[in-house]
Parts: sequence; structure tokens; C-alpha cells
Amino acid sequence: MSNFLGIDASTQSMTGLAINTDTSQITAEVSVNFDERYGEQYGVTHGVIDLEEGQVHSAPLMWVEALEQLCQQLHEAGVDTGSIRAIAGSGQQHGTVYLNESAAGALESLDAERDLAVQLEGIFSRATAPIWMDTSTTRQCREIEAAVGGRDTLLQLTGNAAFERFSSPQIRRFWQIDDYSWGRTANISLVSSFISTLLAGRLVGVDPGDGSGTNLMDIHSRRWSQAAMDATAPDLAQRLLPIARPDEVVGAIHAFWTRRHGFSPECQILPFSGDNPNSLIGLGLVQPGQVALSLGTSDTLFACMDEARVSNSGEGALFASPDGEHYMALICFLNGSLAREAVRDRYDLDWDGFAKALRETPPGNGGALMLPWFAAEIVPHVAEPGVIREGFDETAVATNVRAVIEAQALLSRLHSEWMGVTIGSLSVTGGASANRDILQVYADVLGCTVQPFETTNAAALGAALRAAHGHAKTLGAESSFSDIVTPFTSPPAESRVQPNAAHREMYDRLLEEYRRLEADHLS
Ligand code: ADP
Ligand code: XUL
Repeated sequence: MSNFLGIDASTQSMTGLAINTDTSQITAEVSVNFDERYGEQYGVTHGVIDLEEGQVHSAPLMWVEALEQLCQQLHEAGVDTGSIRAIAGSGQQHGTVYLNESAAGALESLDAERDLAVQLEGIFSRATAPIWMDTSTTRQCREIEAAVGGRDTLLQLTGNAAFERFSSPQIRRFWQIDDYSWGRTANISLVSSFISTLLAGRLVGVDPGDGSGTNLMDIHSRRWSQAAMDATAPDLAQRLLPIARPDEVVGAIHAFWTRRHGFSPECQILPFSGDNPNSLIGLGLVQPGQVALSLGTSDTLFACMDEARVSNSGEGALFASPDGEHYMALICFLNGSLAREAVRDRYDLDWDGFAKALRETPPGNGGALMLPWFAAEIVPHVAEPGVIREGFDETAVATNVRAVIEAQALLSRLHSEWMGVTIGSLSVTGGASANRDILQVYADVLGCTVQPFETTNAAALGAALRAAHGHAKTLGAESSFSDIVTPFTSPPAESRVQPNAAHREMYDRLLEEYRRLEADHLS
């Protein structure tokens, strides 16, 4: 049997997802919720510790406990851990784990008779780990950008300007505020590489996917950049392991896991990556031009790109794809369901009534255009809420419904231009992807097929698929990522929504109108 495991260490929980590549099935999915199990013990709420003044941390020892608990739950769910051939994984991006010089020895000599957490409680030089929700490092962001020669230099070098949540500003701040503990720090892991380290029983480096969320990796060579490290903290190179190849096994699982949790000694560990880069694989985006849009509370767009293009206006993040070859862009529109619900509720509609209004209004909406900033927006940056209507007013119910959806589709087209990809297909996930009338608008505006995609946990699935790919490589089987992901990531053909070619030119013109309207209001 060809069984593989993906582990996703996310903010609020740790998930294990097992797949069988012979039957193309997800065979198990279990999750450890941090608040439920460890809320009191580690002082976490929603998985995090609020240290105030923008400092948001979590507890790495809690993740150690959760990993053992996850194995327990896999057993309870009937998973034969002995049949798992390889494990890859995913971590919330950017978070940093600080280890002292005892870590390597403690990991190597793990004893299967004792709890993991008891054996590892002394390996940290910092008890807590700052995570992606931490916003306390604005000063450090500016210092780092200045030290490398400016924001644009850092952007071109690492793919991203300095963001508060990224690892480099977090590391710099730690060095600045706690010189003593910095001195005791022998190694810095990310959340992803910390979990792979626990499984391998030795220090494992990060992959380029998660490395690109640090502001420390040269996005073109996929190696640590000396200039970025120098701009961050002294002697950082000694504290970071070289970046690992995402598709190359780092070694077998440590004997602790075979003796205590029944894994096979042959079970291979792959480098873990960030949750977003793993989701790219789990959504099946392994060819340039494949794009996914999650229509959730906010709308998040993921794209697979052939080159490392950057967003000069800072509208999106750029990461290396863990397929080892491509890049991914990620942009977040805050006004997603938030805006759709505001319109629905304003006119006392339900989702059926909302869909009916879309069907009853003409594509192009008779020229009515809306800037749908019901709340302050991330992309494009809009500091104050304010909805703008051109060519209609608030009283026209159905026109308002179509205007908000056409605006969202036009915005996703406009603000993905920097990626330089022609959107060939769009997979949609999230609550609003159930609404086929919304999907028809996206298909027409973007001029591509739209396919709804039911995901369980795209990051954990992507990790399991990466494990299958890495394992195939060790057998000398050159299977492409497309071959591996397709059976797991292809929605049925009949669920696809096709674009209506008759509207293409009209939407091309409308895009230009929309560009002008947006520019007028942002200037
Ligand atoms: P999140 O993961 O951000 O919590 P979900 O992906 O679960 O969000 O999506 C939830 C949202 O989906 C709800 O807030 C609701 O606005 C939206 N939704 C659910 N059904 C429909 C529908 N038929 N049409 C449009 N939106 C819908
Ligand atoms: C991405 C980001 C989050 C985290 C947690 O830049 O900060 O998506 O990866 O999921």
C-alpha cells in the first residue's frame, strides 16, 4: 500500500491527513485543537499568547506535545502508522523557534520510554515563539530595509518588502531586546522546520517555500542572503541551517517514533514548508497560470508563476513553490464575504435572492461600477471604508448585487496583473464557491473556466502529496507533480463553469473603466 502522511502545524490546531496513492483517496484526517487540549496549560487562546503591544507568540513545547497526541489520534482513527512510507508537512509561516546548544544532542538521544515534551523542555533559548500575527516590529522592518539599501533592494533580493510578521524583523527584535538569550541561541527554526526536526530527531533546515517568508532568502538562488542576514542580526549564518531542497528526503524517522508510535524505520521525512506554499500543491496549482481563489470571510488569491515577479506596490507576497521549480503569489482582498454579506443584508436578501439578482441583471451591469470598500482594504490599500458607486445609486437592489460581484472579479483581474500570468483556470474554494451565479461572473470577467473545489485541508493535503512525490523520487521514479496531484485535485468536469465568450470584449473595456475609477479614488 502506498500510504503517505501530511502534517499541518497551524495557528489553532495540528492536523494529520493520510492519503493512499493507489486508490487516490484521503484515508484519514485528524486534528488536535490547541485551546481545547492545552489552553490552560500553555495559556493559549485561539492557539496564541497575547503578550500585548502587538506581540503575539505561541508555545513551541505545546507543538511538541501536540505531535505525540496527533500520533495517538491517528491510531485511534485506525491509521496503520507502520504502513506510512513518507511524511511531509506544513507550518504556519514566519514564526521562529529559538533553540539552545543542547537541542541537537537531546533530539538525537530521544528515549521511547518517556514523553517527548519531558525530554525536550530544556532545548529552547526562548520559551515562546513569535508568530505571524505579531505586529511589534515596524521599527525593525525599516532598519532592515535601510541596511540592505532600501525597500526596493530588499524586495528584489528576497521577493518581499519587510513585513512585521516575517522572520527577519522578528529575529532582529529578539536580538535587540534580549541579548543574553540571543547569545544562548544556537539555532533558529521556523515552525515548519521545527516539526520536521522533531520527526527526524536532528536539526532540519527550512525549504525555499518557507524560506521566502523570512526576508532572509535570496528568492532567485533559493539560498540565505548574506546581505539580508547582516541587516538582521550578528552571526545569523551560524544559527540558520542551509535551505533544504523541498523534494529531497532528509532521512528516516527517528527511532523514538518507530518504537513509541509504530512508524516503520523506513518511513522517510521530507523538509516541511509553509502552509500557503503547501496549499498551492494541495489545490493542484503546479503549472504557471493555474490560480485558486478562496471566497471566505476575506478572499485570498493564490497563483502559480514561472518566474519570481514581485509586487512593486507591496500588494502581494511572493513565495517559492515547494514543487522546487515555480513561484507562488498570494494576495488577500479583505472585502470578500464581508462585502457580499453587507449587500445581501442591506436589501434583506438570502443567498437565493442574491443569486436571482445576478441572473436578472445583464453582464456589464449597464455600465454601473462599484468600489466595494465596505471595510478598509488590503488590496488595493484603502485606509478608510467607503463604498463608491458610479452610474447607479443605493436604491437599485439587483444592480447593487451585480456591482459588488463584478467589482470583486474585476479587482482580482486588475490586481493580479503584476504576476504576469494569463489566468488559464480558476479553482474556487470557501463558502461562496457554492454559489454558481457568482462563479459565472468570475468566469466571464476573467475569461476562463472556473471550477469549485471542495477542500478539507489544502495545506495538509499538499504536504501528503509532497511526501508521495519525494518518496517516488527516492525510488528513481520521475513522476511529475502534475501526475501526483491530479487524481486528488480534479473536481468533476460537470461542476465547471464556462466563460461566455460573447462578453469578453465588453469586460476588457470595463476593466479599463474600472482601472480609471479606482485610480481616481486612490489618488
Ligand atoms: P472562513 O473560512 O473565512 O470562515 P468560509 O470559507 O467558511 O469562510 O465561508 C463562509 C462564508 O461563505 C459565509 O460568511 C457566507 O458569507 C459565505 N456563503 C455561504 N454560502 C453562500 C452562498 N450560497 N453564496 C454566497 N456566499 C455564501
Ligand atoms: C502568510 C501568513 C499566514 C500564515 C498563517 O503570509 O502570514 O497565512 O502562514 O496561516
